[in-house]
This record gives sequence, C-alpha cells and structure tokens, in this order.
Amino acid sequence: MNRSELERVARGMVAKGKGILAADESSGTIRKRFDSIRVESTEELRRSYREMLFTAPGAAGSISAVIFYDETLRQKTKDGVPFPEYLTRLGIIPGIKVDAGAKPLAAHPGETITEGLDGLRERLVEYHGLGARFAKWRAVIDIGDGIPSRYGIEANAEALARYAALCQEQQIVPIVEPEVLMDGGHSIERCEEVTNAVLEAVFDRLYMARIHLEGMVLKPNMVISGKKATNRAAPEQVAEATLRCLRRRVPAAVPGIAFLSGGQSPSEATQHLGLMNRAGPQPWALTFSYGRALQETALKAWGGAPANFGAGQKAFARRAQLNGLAAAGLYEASMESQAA
Ligand code: 5MM
Repeated sequence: MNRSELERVARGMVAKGKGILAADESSGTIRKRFDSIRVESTEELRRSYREMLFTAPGAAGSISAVIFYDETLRQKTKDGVPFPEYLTRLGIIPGIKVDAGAKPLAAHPGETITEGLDGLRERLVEYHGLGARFAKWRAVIDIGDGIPSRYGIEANAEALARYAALCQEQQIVPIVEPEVLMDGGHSIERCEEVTNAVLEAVFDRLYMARIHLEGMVLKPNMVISGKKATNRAAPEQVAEATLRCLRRRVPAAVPGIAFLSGGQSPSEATQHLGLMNRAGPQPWALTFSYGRALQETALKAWGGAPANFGAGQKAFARRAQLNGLAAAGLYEASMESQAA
C-alpha cells in the first residue's frame, strides 16, 4: 500500500469548497428517479443524463469527485471519451460503488446487511484499471421498534471494515458510508443515539482491520429528525447535534467527512452543511457527497428532453455551486433566490 498516494487522493476528494457527486444509482434506483419524471430508463438515456451532469459548464469548480455505478464507469461522452477519462482531465476524481446492495439480515426482521465482499479484490483490480481511484460501500441502518440490534450494527461495521481494507490494499481510497435512515417518525435524539452507536462500532472495526485512517473518507448521515416526526428539529439543532456526534466518534486523522443527503430537500441539505462549516474549525473537512440533493433540480429541469440539456446543466451547476459555498462556510440562505 502506498499510503501517501491514498492520502493525496483522499485529501483531493474533500478539497476546500468542493464536494462529491453521488451518481452511483444502481439500475433499480435510477429507474425510480426516471419514473418520477416519466422517462423510460434506457441505457442511452442514462448515459445522456449522466453526460449532462458531468459536462455541466462551471460545475467542476465545486465538484472534487464523482461516484459511478459499474455501467456508467464504462460509458463514454457522445464524442467517445470514456467518462472517467473526461472527468480526470477536468481534475475530478472518478470513483466506483462496489457494494452489491443491502439484503435482509437473516433472523433480524427489518434489518439489512450490505453484501458484495465475494470477488471484491478482483473487481477492485479491474476498476483501478478503468480509472477509479476511490470506492464506496453503503451500509443501511433503519430506526424502528426494537431496531437496530447490536448484531445488525456490528455485522454492517465488520463488512465496511473488510471492504475498506481490500480497497486500501488495491490502492483505492474507501468511502465508508454507514447510513442511518431518516425514513421513520423518530426524534433527533434517537437519531443521535443510533448514529453514535453505529460510528463507534464502525471505527472500532476499522481499527481492528488496520485501516489507514488518513487514506479514507467517511460518508455519514446528519443527525436529524425522522421525516415523519411531528416536531422536527430546527437546522441549528441538526448542525449542533451532528457536530457533537462526529467530534465524539470520528478520529481527527480522518481527512474528511462527506455527508449523504438521505432524503433532505436540496436547500435543507445545503443549509445544514453551511451551518456546520460556519461553526468554526473542525478536525476534518466537512463537505457533501449528495445524490438526490444535488440532482433533484437538474433531473426535473431536464425531464428527458434533449432540448432541456442546457437547462439541466444550469440547474446542476447552480446546486453544486451553492453546496461548494456551504462547504467553504460562505453559504447564506438568501443565495437560494439569487441568480448564479
Ligand atoms: C445515489 O444513490 C446511491 C445509490 O443508491 P442505490 O445503491 O440504492 O442505487 C446512494 O448510495 C448514495 O450514494 C447515498 O445514499 C447518498 O445519496 P443521497 O441521495 O442520500 O444523498
């Protein structure tokens, strides 16, 4: 393992004022996204949608890295340039989602375990050859009656650690993504309790697996009320609780934390990130690795019509720019209504 190279890539992924575009929707998820705009999910439309995002003028100033799904990593621009090569030329780091999804955890109703370790070493070798310099693995922890169980947390933490060790062995920076879902009606306090337990287990297993912390990126959820909670916590509380939780659980050796958006609206996700970056210096860089919160406005503006390609790019570049400002501590809510 070349540690200094891993560290260089990890630092680049969380460079000041920039963040990561999560464009790694698997076939089922991108179909759902296209369904929402009544567009059929064909391979060419998926390619063209991703090309719209990757080539959006001005977006590269706010995007440090892009997470691909297997299909997209192998696709090209309409001019025939492989996407990873196109992005590398722009100074954007290509990465790849390598997990095989969250599957039901046996004997633990309502809980999942993320699969994909079998054959991972060989797949990482191939992905490195295709240009990927980092990878992503997402563990999913749901909050509900009697869940998550200790076992569910431990099993997912162990899988994340085994994945991360294989990545570093193959000179690929692991994004470690333990996502505590915000789908339920739980309070912010319950989210904090579960996120604390999850991050404690994850860093314990990362330590046991001998992960080089300086050569990884953490992708956590924010500490936030469930979507169906009746009395949802204010943005300032979200920022405060998230920072408290992370400061207790994430070693300062980790170069950066890139949040998932998890179902927050685009402006909510930007506002929360902005508040955290205004709260003073932290041990790690704090940025975004949003999927839905970065793409939602662009997806709607595009609507599957070639004539709307430019409008989709404009919407994406603007959202990326606002998040870049939030990552630099320069975002203000009034910017939402201002022109770029
Ligand atoms: C972009 O969505 C990713 C892929 O999900 P599937 O494997 O279900 O297709 C997802 O892992 C994503 O990278 C993170 O959850 C962050 O995305 P959001 O939308 O929560 O910011």
